[in-house]
Amino acid sequence: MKQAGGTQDLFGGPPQAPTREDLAADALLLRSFVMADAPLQEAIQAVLARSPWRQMTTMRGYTMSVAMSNCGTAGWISDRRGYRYSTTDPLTGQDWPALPPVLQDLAARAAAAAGYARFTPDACLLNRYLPGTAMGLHQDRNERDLSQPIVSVSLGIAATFLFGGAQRSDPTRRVELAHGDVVVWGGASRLHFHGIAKLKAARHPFAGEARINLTFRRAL
Ligand code: MD6
Ligand code: FE
Repeated sequence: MKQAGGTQDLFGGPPQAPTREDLAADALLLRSFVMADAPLQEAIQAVLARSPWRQMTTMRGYTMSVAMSNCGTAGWISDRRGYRYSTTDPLTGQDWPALPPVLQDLAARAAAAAGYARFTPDACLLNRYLPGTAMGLHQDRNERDLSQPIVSVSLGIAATFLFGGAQRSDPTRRVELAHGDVVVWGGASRLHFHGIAKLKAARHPFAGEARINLTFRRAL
């Protein structure tokens, strides 16, 4: 990821200082919020060892281009019966892996930075985007308590986040999300339509040619 005016491209460090930016009402972008990659890589690999990446099916029978997994008490799933949370992984028949403490801590610190003092997620959805994959405009509305925020962590190669309004037909804003950026989203824009534009090919040390997004929610 190019860092305008920074020394990172020339010398390979130091990391960018974190910054905050309002994306929309009650949607806060914390750029460069992630501090250390290795503990996150290890936690993600441990989750995937038990609940591997898989491409889910939509109600209409289409295969989603984004591969997914989950950790925590509840996992987000999609199949011919629709979208919902499930406490078991349909692929393995087992519980989802527990939420690793390092991920729990990252989510809680980001939520606190956005003013949510006691965010205790019970679900973490992992999304893997490869070049050419995208996520269509959607609303996140399967969670029981819509007063709870969503904490969304972007890792690996960059993507363009599409951020719309309350109606699908509302205009969308495009926001570049880079490795280490975190969005904390709740309140007034909690049900706004959003998606990810088709990923461009790139490489990043975190996950090679992929973008990994973690979204933490209070689902149940
Ligand atoms: C993604 N994110 O960034 C997809 N949803 O890969 C989402 O769909 C999302 O980032 C709700 C809140 C924050 C998000
Ligand atoms: Fe979403």
